[in-house]
Amino acid sequence: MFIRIEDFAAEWTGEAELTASMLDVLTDDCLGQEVIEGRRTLGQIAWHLVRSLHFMTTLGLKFDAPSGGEEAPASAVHIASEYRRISSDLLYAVRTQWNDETLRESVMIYEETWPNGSSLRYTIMHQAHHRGQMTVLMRQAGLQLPDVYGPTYDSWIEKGIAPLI
Ligand code: NI
Repeated sequence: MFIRIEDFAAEWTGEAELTASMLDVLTDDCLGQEVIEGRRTLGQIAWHLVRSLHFMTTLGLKFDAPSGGEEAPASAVHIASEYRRISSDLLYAVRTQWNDETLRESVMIYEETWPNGSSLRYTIMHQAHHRGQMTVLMRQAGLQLPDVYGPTYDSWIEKGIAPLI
C-alpha cells in the first residue's frame, strides 16, 4: 500500500505513460481482436482501463467520468485521449483531495475493508494485469508493441540482438 501521496504520484505517472504508449498503437481496425470468440475484445479491454479508473470515485475522490457509455468506442484515438484525460484527472484528484493521512483511512468495498493506499496500489496492478492481456491481443492483431517493462521481440531484432526465449 502507498503511505505517501508523492510515491503514488511518481509511480502512477510512469505507469500511465506506459499504458498511453500502448493505447497510441491501437487502430480502429484492431479493436475487435478477441482471444476467443465471445470474450472481451482488445477494444473492450482498452476501454475497461479507461472506465475502471472512475471506480476510484467510490472512495470519495471526485473527477469526471469518461465520455461515452459502457460500450467500447469504435475510435482508438478516442480511447487513448480519454485515457490520458482520466488518468491525469485521477492523479490530480488524489493530489488535491487526499493527503498522506487519507491513505491510511479505509473504505468498505464489497464488504471488505480497503485502506485508500491499498486501493491505489490495486489500481496500478489491475492496470498492469489488463495491459498484459492487451499485449497478446495486439500481437495477434499484427500491431508492433512498444517497450513496456523491457524490450519486445521486435525491438531486440531492430537492435540486431537475438531475442531472449
Ligand atoms: Ni478489470
